Amino acid sequence: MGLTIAQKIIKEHLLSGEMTVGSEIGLKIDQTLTQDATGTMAYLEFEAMGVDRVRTERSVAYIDHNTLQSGFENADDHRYIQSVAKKHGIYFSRPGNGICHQVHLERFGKPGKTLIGSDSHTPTGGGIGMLAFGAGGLDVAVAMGGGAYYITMPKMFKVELTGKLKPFVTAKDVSLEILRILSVKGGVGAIIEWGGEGVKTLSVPERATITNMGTELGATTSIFPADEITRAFLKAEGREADYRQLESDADAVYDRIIPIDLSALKPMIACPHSPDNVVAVESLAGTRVDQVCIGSCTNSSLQDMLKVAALLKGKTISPDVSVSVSPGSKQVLTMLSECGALTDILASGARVLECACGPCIGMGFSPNSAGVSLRTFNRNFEGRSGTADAKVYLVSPETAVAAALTGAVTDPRLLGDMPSVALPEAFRLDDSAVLAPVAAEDAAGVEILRGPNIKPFPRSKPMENGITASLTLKVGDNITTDHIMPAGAKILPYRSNIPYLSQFCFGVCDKSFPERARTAGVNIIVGGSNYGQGSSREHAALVPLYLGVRIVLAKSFARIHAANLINAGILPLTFADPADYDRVNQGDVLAVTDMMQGLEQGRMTVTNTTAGVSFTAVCSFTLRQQAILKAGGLLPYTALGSQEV
Ligand code: MIC
Ligand code: SF4
Repeated sequence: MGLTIAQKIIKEHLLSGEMTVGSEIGLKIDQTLTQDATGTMAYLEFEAMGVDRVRTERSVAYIDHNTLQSGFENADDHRYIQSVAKKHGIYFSRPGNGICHQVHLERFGKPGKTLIGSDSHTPTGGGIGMLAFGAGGLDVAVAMGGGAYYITMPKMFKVELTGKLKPFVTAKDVSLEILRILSVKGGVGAIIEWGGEGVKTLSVPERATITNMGTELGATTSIFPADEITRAFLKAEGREADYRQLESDADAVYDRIIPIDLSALKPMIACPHSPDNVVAVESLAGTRVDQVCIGSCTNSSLQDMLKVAALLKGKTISPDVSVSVSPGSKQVLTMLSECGALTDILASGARVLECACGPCIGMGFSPNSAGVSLRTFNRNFEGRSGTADAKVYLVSPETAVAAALTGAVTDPRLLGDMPSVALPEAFRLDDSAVLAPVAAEDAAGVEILRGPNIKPFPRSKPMENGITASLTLKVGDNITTDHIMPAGAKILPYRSNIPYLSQFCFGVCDKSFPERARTAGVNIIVGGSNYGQGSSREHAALVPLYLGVRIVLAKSFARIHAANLINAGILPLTFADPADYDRVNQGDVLAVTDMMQGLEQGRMTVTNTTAGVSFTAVCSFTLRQQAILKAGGLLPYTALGSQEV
């Protein structure tokens, strides 16, 4: 039987397990990346592991999220990360050099290699045929130390592309269309491979937009073949030698095939507050818009920015709309400036922001009260923009420009002719903002610079055999990590200060939760399906741990968050019968007994002592996961020598 592209890369990197769907596999990781919002914690964990130098082929620390320095905190954390990187063999991408996924694609990604990153959009690398996963910081720390990365062997989905995109219809619309078809849960447990004749019509940046947003499907990752288009991109980046052809075998077997005819697509828009709440742009035409934001790791490539500049050229934005443009990298911004496109953007009245995540993570540029914001980003979760009652819509750069010019949601096909935009044969290469680490023999002399904002992170205790605790919070389906541990300019600077962060935990759902959890001591959270979707931030596990949460009982979990809970030593239990969700209420006292035996048997009995009912919860974990939970998390498990790092 033939293999898919992902199966080929997995086979080449398999350290443990069988490649049968649903079983745990351990993968050798070639490259890692971190960003600063998750990186501080990841490097504290890396230091706690006591490994001197990274054992990967390439590890890069990016500063792109926490770039607003309204106090000493972010600047201190950047300095800390820079010093750790220098000492331990990690390349350091300075603030201003760009968004991690964009820069990694340009300068470091290689077809056929494995990459994990402490950011959920790491699958962007699938655009050049990398097998790239988002992961919690601790998993990245272990991989930097040479340890395996464990995932459940996924199913294989194939999106079979035919046709060619019409003018003003873009890769972003392809992403929104697949979200409309599959929903934010539709990719769970699967790798999505993009194939078919239509692939040849898509450039690498377009492919990267699509693999980037595969994260919103809940997919384990997404990947494109590496072909002559990939080779041309790498050549233009001065890295043709990194090219390797990759395609699936003709007789590769897929669990599901989803056909999409590119020529039949229209401009699409995701409505508040979920990326799968997708309709055609034309159906919302005329909706007034207050703000337009162009950029983020989804749509900030040179190709995107050149199109934006060409559409804005000679025009002025609507007086009622505030517009931001954030190019994805220094390379993109420099080239925009050199060809004059930057002048066209500035002349239109748009505000050009630095090359960073910026508004996407609420790091500035929050909309006005109840404002309508059209963004070329990948997430529109409630409150994420920093304005609690804002209504955020997700669109392509073309649709964003149409709204910026008219002041209302407008089908971009009404803008006239689409100017043709070609990718350059050679990008402008300047890696001066990437600092190399010192040689191993000089590492001892490098001092780690720690600011006062760095506080010890919480550690769980070894698992006990029974827990009786109150249910301090019951939430519904599709709870995101932005609900559990919100981000934004005011909170993000405290990513290395869990005690401070804890006061904001679940703030979007219930501001009284932190106090209630603290008072309860040991406590339990109940969630619906797809609990913990979205970001890879392990803070969504570490903060609840700090607040005494020992069990999260849900209908189902998102992949990265479930791993983060286990790594933190919190037990993720699943209702055997989802109807039992209705048999527990906030404030009830739940008792779980015989947990050690239950862990081995894969089932535990939960008794709701308040209501006087019992039901079964599932905990089908591998032996490795059981051992991690028993030890009280991945760090103590690693210290026990169970995992070689
Ligand atoms: C996001 O887009 O939500 C983030 C911010 O990039 C996160 C990482 C984080 O929370 O720091 C992600 O996607 O993993
Ligand atoms: Fe940054 Fe937004 Fe991309 Fe997350 S989704 S990495 S915040 S640009």
